[in-house]
Amino acid sequence: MDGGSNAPVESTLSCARCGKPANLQCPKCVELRLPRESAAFCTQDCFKESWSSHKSVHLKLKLSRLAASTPDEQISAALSNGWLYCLKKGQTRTSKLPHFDWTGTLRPYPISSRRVVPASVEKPDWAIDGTPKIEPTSDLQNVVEIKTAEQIERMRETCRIAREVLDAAARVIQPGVTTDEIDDVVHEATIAAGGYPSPLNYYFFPKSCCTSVNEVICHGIPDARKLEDGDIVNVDVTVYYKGVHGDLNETYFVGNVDEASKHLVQCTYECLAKAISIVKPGVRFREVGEVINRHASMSGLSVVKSYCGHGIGELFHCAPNIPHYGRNKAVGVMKAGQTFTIEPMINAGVWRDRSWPDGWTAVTADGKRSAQFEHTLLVTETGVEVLTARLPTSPNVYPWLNP
Ligand code: 1AY
Ligand code: CO
Ligand code: CO
Repeated sequence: MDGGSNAPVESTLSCARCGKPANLQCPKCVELRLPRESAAFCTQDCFKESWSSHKSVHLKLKLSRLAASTPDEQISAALSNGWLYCLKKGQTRTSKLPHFDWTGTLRPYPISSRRVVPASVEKPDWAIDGTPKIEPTSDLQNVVEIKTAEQIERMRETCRIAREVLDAAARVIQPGVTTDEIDDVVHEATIAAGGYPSPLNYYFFPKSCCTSVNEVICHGIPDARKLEDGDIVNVDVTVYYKGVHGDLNETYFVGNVDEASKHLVQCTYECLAKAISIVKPGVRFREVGEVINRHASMSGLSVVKSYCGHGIGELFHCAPNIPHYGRNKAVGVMKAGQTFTIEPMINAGVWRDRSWPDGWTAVTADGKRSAQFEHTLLVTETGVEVLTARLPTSPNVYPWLNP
């Protein structure tokens, strides 16, 4: 040993799994600049065996750094990977498209600047800083709440507002309208009713609803792209009002669409209707996916697996998790007083999804079209109440609903 030099002496660490001398570091820990001492491993095997428990270190660190940083830093952290959206005033999604193996013909367009919600509107805890605080740590991620009569009455009111907001959006859909203009209608109708558009700033989502065109499965960001004759577009609305959320979506035709798209959209509507028809106390949550999978596969279509129905109420997303695909492992049975969504996403081609570099937009892996419908439901003593049901005033856009 060269005791005379000033070179730093690296202390010998012990393996986080077995305690033997260790000098391997987790690459993710290095990327996150965690100190060497926080976790080292003796062999690749010990690293691999530890991965399922070790990886939570990364998530916790990211969350604590998010909580500690300023809003601007939080935005850039959320939008890392060099892919800049125009969340900051004046910035646009234009400058340069990131490299991506686009699965279909749709591309991202610029996003308008952030919309404002009046101070008088009651807001969920992510409205200011983009980070839900109550939701991810709540017991209601694990147990399915039975709502009180008073909670149910608030859910009815909020879900009715959400339905009216979605109907207002549906009425403006035609070729030439941008998805940003649809978002504007959703935003203004929501705040006019005294509500907050739940998606706005939820995990930094930049707009007030999701708009998903053609091969987009869900979580499309409203932008400057004009709808074209022959497109299909899903509008997903969630309203927060009197302390509870109401969530629904529908897929609309833009001008004249081809027969295959009509078939896809009608079959998806039927998948949701069939799933709702089995809802009553005692039914297993896993049955929902069986019913949907049966109808979709019979029609030559596939069911998305990455996104599920969810519990809803004072939280936007909570237990139960309700897969829409067959042979799923959802736990539990339905009980009167539970509220949740069913929101099947059905694809013309393969079931597999991929995400755009924006971190939100989920597209089909083969670029073929996808459709979705969603309702917020209440399990009653005898069956189900569709809290977001169509109203006599809802626009008449589905030929199969006409006698
Ligand atoms: C969703 C999210 C944002 C959404 N919809 Cl604008 C917008 C619209 N949609 C569905 C169908 N979120 C969901 C679900 Cl089930 N669940 C919330 C979930 C998530 C967020 C974004 C995309 C997919 C799923 N949040 C999971 C993150 C939890 C991370 C976490 C944080 C702290 C502690 C533990 C875990
Ligand atoms: Co969603
Ligand atoms: Co939902």
